[in-house]
Amino acid sequence: MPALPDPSMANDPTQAPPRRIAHLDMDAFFASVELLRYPELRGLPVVVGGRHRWQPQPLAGGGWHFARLRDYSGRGVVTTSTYEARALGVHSAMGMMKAARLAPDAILLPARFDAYREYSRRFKAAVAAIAPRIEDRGIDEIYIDLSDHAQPDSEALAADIQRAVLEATGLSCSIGISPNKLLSKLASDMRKPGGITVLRMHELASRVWPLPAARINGIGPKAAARLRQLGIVSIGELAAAPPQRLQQHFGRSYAAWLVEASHGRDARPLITDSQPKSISRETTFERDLHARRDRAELSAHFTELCERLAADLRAKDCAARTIGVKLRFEDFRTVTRELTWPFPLLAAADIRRAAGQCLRRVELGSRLRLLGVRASGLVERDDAAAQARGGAQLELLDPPPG
Ligand code: DCP
Ligand code: MG
Repeated sequence: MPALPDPSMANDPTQAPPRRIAHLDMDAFFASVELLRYPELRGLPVVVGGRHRWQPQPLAGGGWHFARLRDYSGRGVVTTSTYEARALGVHSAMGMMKAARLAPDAILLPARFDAYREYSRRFKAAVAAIAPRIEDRGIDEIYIDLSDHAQPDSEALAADIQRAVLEATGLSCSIGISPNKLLSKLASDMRKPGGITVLRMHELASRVWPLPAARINGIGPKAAARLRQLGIVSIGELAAAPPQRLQQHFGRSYAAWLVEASHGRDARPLITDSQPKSISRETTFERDLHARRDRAELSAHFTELCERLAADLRAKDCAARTIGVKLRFEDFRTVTRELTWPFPLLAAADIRRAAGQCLRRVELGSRLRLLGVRASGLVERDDAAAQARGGAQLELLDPPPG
């Protein structure tokens, strides 16, 4: 095993003042919401997934008849499960038939997304009442900037937030606190469920470096496999790897990010609802796709990304003047291109055309492992409405100089 580097190097004295960032993740979220509705299932293995036909049936004498996993047939996957089911080996994204072999007696419940959205809204509002600077990361997780909070004791503050979430929803969550988003995301996962983990920079070597590199948000299964081939499994081994060697295998920008991440450095600001700077959507393909041979498949992914991005913009009441694309090739080389238009864009079709113009400026020689679309130069939709008609004329215009 390579020698581990000196963790004191992780503190860069030229950096901005230290921040205090929390990551909050709800515990077994969908499954826990189901237990609020069916408290008699508490303590049992429960799996959420499958279609409406598995809905519990009311019994004549009161109570419910629940489907068991062994009754299941079909090709669905597990959405999530209670910790009791996970103890039997069940996990998210596992085929339901496989889960049924591991836990035939587990209770099966179909997902009720409306309920989860409602609880999501409630827990976020409860946190916002204590600490309003929040980045929404999806249905069950948020980042919270606690840098300016009056309570200096991070453990006590996290406990207050957990209590507020519990009172508002009846649900438990886990919280990680550290100087940045990357470390806090790792920390929130360290003591699930109901955990509070405060990570300090000087604990990097003792608490972060022993973890698998794959735990870092941004190191996917393929990058992890590639690292493994180089004999790099833990975050500490990644931190000790010669940067040159990483560059050879992952390209310059991804290698540089790997080095930063392994040293627990992450300067990304929180993107709060009040002032989003950009919105992006990206997808890593199941297998690397070729620009010509897999054209139809790529094109379908591309359209879907643009549609999702348009929906994100709509949800935030924004339009975007700048649309860009991001491509990562099979050799991990990453390329971005963006173009700024004279008017803000809203519609998925316009975003698709604008992103297509960016794509045309990239040499598509080798296979792609990732494709992303990004909207920036955001303006409020009211401002945009007056100019929206411009968007319809996009195809008639020459692309702006890039
Ligand atoms: N989810 C999903 N598809 C996945 C993963 C998750 O639909 N592939 C849903 C179900 C989860 C919710 O998103 O309940 C949150 O995802 P998490 O990864 O945070 O999983 P849980 O909250 O269920 O469990 P944990 O306690 O590990 O956070
Ligand atoms: Mg969760």
